[in-house]
Amino acid sequence: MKSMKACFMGLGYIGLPTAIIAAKHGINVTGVDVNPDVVAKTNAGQLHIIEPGLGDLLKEVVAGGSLRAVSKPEVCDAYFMVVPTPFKGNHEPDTSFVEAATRAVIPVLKEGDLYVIESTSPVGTTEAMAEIIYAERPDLKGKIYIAYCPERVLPGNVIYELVHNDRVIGGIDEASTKKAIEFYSQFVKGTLHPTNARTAEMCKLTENSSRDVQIAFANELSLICDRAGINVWELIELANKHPRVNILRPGCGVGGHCIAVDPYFLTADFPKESKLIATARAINNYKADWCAEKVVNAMLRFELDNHRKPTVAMMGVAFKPDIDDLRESPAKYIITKVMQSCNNGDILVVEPNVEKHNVFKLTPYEEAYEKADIVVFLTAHTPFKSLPWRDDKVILDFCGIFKK
Ligand code: SAJ
Repeated sequence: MKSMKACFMGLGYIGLPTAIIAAKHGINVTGVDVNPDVVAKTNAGQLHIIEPGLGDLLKEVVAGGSLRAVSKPEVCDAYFMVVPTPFKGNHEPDTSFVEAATRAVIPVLKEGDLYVIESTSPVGTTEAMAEIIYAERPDLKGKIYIAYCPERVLPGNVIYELVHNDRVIGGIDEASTKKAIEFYSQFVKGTLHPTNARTAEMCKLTENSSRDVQIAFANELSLICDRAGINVWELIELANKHPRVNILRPGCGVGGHCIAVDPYFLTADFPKESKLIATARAINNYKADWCAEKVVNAMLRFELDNHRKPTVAMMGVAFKPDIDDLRESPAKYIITKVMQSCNNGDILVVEPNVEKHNVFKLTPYEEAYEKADIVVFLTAHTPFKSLPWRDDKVILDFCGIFKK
């Protein structure tokens, strides 16, 4: 299989790293993206996403000729759909990018090819795409291999996890599962678990919904503890001393493109059966509004007590600790909401992992901490943990910096 040609449809946060790792393992890779800037940058060996260590690998595979970016798919032996699956206004999954990518490869598909969807998808998507392929190309029925294999990598640790994580691979038939396993075994050291396409699709949704539900439990505890006058961080630490309890961390909400999105793929298709999953989503969304309200109330109280408006430091904009990814960040949502409610008062926005932001003027974290009357910790970035506790400030610690 070493000389095979693989085509990755979508050079984003998952498609590009996977294409690079495949190319690094001797596969001849064509990367396709509809954005001409992404194509140009990739061919120039410039990484357009942020992922530690990946820039050097990209340069290496582009210079070695094993990865090339183009804007339209070319004839290959295997095709991978790695495009976004967002949700529509009513939280219904939007698979139009998967369908568009699929339709784009249909003309170049030939007998013996492998077609795989990696994008997080509602149950039944792989079968639906197979229908679309066969409707356009009845000559290929039973002659190509079609499978679903979800990505599971954690942003920030992608190079390691792409190779070492186990993967779940589900074909529309056994031959497809086997063919897809053969492909991934070229660069995956983790175990490749065979199943069918529907189970593999459901498995991805289950993993991220499970995490969302667990975070919602932690967030719910934080709300209860706030009312009960109990330190939630101490409480969770103590409860986790039980050998069969492992509670996650509360925060200012759940962000990113995965955990806060994928559960809706289940609630949209199985509304009656997914009450817990839907409630978890609602709790995690509510937590961000609750945090914003807490900040606004603290500002009003400060003004009443001190007869002047407070300076407020909003610490962290990224959607999780120690990354510079601000997409779908609850911290960003809270900062915007607070700014709107206080008519853009004296708010210092801090994000140590980003140099410049097009909306927020960023302040270095030590300076903001020093100047602020009210300090709001939104994202648990490591540098914040070395700041000293200050009794002279109002500190709203939503992410457990001080655990006080
Ligand atoms: N969060 C908490 N408390 C916690 C853990 C996380 O509030 O205890 C928050 C984070 O701050 C963040 C959000 O949840 O806002 C999501 O962060 P995350 O680290 O849980 O997950 P992602 O979105 O970076 O990556 C997840 C991973 N899935 C699981 O852990 C089950 C990753 O393996 C998937 O590949 C990825 O989603 C994806 O692409 O689906």
